[in-house]
Amino acid sequence: MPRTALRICPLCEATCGLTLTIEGTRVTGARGDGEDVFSKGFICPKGASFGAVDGDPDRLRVPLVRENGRLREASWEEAFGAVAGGLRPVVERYGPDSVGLVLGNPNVHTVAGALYPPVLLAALRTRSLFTASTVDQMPKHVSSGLLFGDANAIPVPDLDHTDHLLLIGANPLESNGSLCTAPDFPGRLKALRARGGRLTVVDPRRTRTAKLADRHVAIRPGTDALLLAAMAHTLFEEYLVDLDRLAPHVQGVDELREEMSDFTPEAVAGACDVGPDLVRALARELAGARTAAVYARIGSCTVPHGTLASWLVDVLNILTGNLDRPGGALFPQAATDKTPRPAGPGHGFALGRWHSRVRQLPEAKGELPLSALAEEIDTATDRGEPVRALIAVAANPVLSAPDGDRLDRALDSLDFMVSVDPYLNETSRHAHVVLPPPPPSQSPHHDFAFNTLAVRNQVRYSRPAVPLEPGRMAESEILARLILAATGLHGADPAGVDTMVIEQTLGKAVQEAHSPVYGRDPRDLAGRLTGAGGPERRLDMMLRLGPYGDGFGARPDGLTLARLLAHPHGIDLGPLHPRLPQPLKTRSGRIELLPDPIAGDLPRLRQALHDRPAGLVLVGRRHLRSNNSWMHNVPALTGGSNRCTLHIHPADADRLGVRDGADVRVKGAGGEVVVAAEVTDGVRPGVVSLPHGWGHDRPGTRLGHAAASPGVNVNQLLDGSLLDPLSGNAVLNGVPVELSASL
Ligand SMILES: Nc1nc2c(c(=O)[nH]1)N[C@H]1C(S)=C(S)[C@@H](COP(=O)(O)OP(=O)(O)OC[C@H]3O[C@@H](n4cnc5c(=O)[nH]c(N)nc54)[C@H](O)[C@@H]3O)O[C@H]1N2
Ligand SMILES: Nc1nc2c(c(=O)[nH]1)N[C@H]1C(S)=C(S)[C@@H](COP(=O)(O)OP(=O)(O)OC[C@H]3O[C@@H](n4cnc5c(=O)[nH]c(N)nc54)[C@H](O)[C@@H]3O)O[C@H]1N2
Ligand code: SF4
Ligand SMILES: [Mo]
Repeated sequence: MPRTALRICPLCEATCGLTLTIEGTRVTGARGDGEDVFSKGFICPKGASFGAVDGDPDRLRVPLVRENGRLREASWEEAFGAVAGGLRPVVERYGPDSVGLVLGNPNVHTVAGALYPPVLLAALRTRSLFTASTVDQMPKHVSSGLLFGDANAIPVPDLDHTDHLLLIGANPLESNGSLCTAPDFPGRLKALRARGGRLTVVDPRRTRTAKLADRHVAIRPGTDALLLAAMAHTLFEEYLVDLDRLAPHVQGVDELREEMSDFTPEAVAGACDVGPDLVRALARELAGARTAAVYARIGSCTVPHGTLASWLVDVLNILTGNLDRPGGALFPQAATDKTPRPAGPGHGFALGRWHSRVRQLPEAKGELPLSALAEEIDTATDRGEPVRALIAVAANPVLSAPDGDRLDRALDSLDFMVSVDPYLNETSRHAHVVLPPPPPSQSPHHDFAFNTLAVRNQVRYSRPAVPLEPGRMAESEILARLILAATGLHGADPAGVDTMVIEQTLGKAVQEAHSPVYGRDPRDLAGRLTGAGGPERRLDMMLRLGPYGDGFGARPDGLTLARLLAHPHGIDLGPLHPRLPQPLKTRSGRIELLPDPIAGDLPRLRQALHDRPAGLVLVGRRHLRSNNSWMHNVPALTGGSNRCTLHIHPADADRLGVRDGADVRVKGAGGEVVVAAEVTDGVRPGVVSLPHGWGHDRPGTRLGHAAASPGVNVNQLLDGSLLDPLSGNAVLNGVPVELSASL
């Protein structure tokens, strides 16, 4: 008899609640959970294919270990023995930084990925940390770090209440939203329009989101920081700046006005290809709306001025008084956030505390640019040891980072590599050991990261919908054992990792005067934790210490894991509400509107006023039925319009003799690819678009379906040299390319 089970969807940031149909141990269906407190029944085609994603026959079931150059199936014991034997000698001989850690995007979609990589990093004591953040949102972290003193304090547009949304470089109708967790983002945008609100979309492509908008501004790629600076200029020039209740919490307004003086609408018009009247209109509409929010994503981050653009987004929210007010952009408060400390000055945010070995690139948020991974492995310098061993957890940088061919060779040269990954793919094929996590149906789920970015405060938890298959190991246990193997404790009880974290966390909490457990006995508190295992006990601890928690009895009606388990569709914690000044952790205790590193980067933006690309520039795109590099192996999610083609405007196609459907050769600084053209006026003239995550034609992978229509790796066009200097984020959009008809 089929049964049903609830499961939060892990396939994108929208975190929809699903009702799975399960026959035996197989997921045979998925529909939206109408009673989910947040998603209320919404589901997209990816969620509906949960069963196919979960049951993909190419998923690895048992560990692989390399022997005589070939990967063969092995027991878990053998696999962890090989990890310990491979990593320890490298650490002991060359020191901690010779072990690199690469963390990919799916870590923010798993319980294990939230709870164990920080412990692994601390235990390894390596500075060689590379994550998907530096091909994604690192500019936003840096801008938040500088403005608010906390890299994770990211304001989220109040989608359900705003009167005006200026949406930049994002396409939530395909991506379902990012750094703004909102199940049914499309429905929420339609509701915004239906209640008389205004939607403006800035995107070089006429996307599905742009088609929904009142106004679509087809900006030239890479120039959003200029447009936003000119909008800030206009607000000052026309006396439209109104900080309202933010005023006591903000410093640097006069200095900012001064810095914006060169960025007149006339000065930016040529570079942005947006007329001065339109720039002024955008600023006036923003200031004139009862409430408004500026929201920007990938297209604003993965560009040469990513940090400045991210900063200007919040500058505009601040100058119009829309930060931290309902209908504007607010700071969510998640159930597993740390106990809020009293408002007041903090430690601030530092950049460049150390540098990469080869190019001397500054760290940001403790990370080095993913674009520098290949050189940190393959280039010797007299400034220390190269990376000789690598731990990759849920990461496929051969496809997601610049110059995959070079990285491919670099990975091949490592002394040792271990991948925690369900697939044998372009990256994990280089590993000496592959440790496969179970599929999502056999894993628990809680959105540690996305609840801190959600448009409504709420909390939900799913236990595994299907018991672990015999021979499977939970990803939390895989990562706990990996921590032990990497630190010379191979063979110790993995539960000890959770016990240690719990002891440390509670030990600290009882010493904090603002904590609900101040002065209590940490051992007594640990004894009160409930849960079926280490990860659940840690979740219970975080919930109980958190802003809505029971404080281990201090607030008897507060949250605990037990209470959450009694609410399988989740618990609603209310709309976002103003929180300032509490979230501020700057040294001044205020919002620092013009931080030094930003002021230091503005001359580079001034230079860009004069830039005009000589030829075509490349941008990316996402398809609703895709997810980065790892969902092309599911037949139900491929085909139709989800294809790796080069979108090109008819005028450019005509000029270059490119025919619809014919192959074109695309050349960039890092290499070239040959791909079919799709002539469409969905991209603006001067711009071509290729999706990322394709290029499944390398040998030694096990991706049967994806390999049949592999597509090309757009990131081969990049050589990794183009970065946003403050964040180290890769420039993936607005990249110069040359085109020729392929013969
Ligand atoms: N040109 C271009 N490049 C881009 C982008 C772009 O827009 N344009 N986007 C960038 C962005 S935003 C991102 S986030 C990165 C993503 O870059 P990555 O994180 O490197 O790539 P993903 O394809 O998300 O998945 C990484 C790996 O996770 C594995 N995986 C899936 N589920 C699980 C799981 O439950 N556990 C574990 N351990 N592994 C799992 C997959 O098999 C895959 O190998 O790509 C970036 N690259
Ligand atoms: N279906 C699907 N959903 C996903 C993913 C996926 O791969 N597929 N990936 C997930 C991940 S990891 C992330 S980070 C999010 C990303 O979420 P989004 O940021 O919404 O992602 P995109 O759909 O790539 O939208 C970026 C838009 O920026 C535009 N753009 C490019 N360059 C510029 C520019 O210089 N200026 C401006 N203004 N616009 C520009 C592009 O044309 C594109 O339409 O999506 C997540 N959701
Ligand atoms: S929108 Fe995202 S979270 Fe919701 S069903 Fe689709 S893939 Fe899953
Ligand atoms: Mo991402």
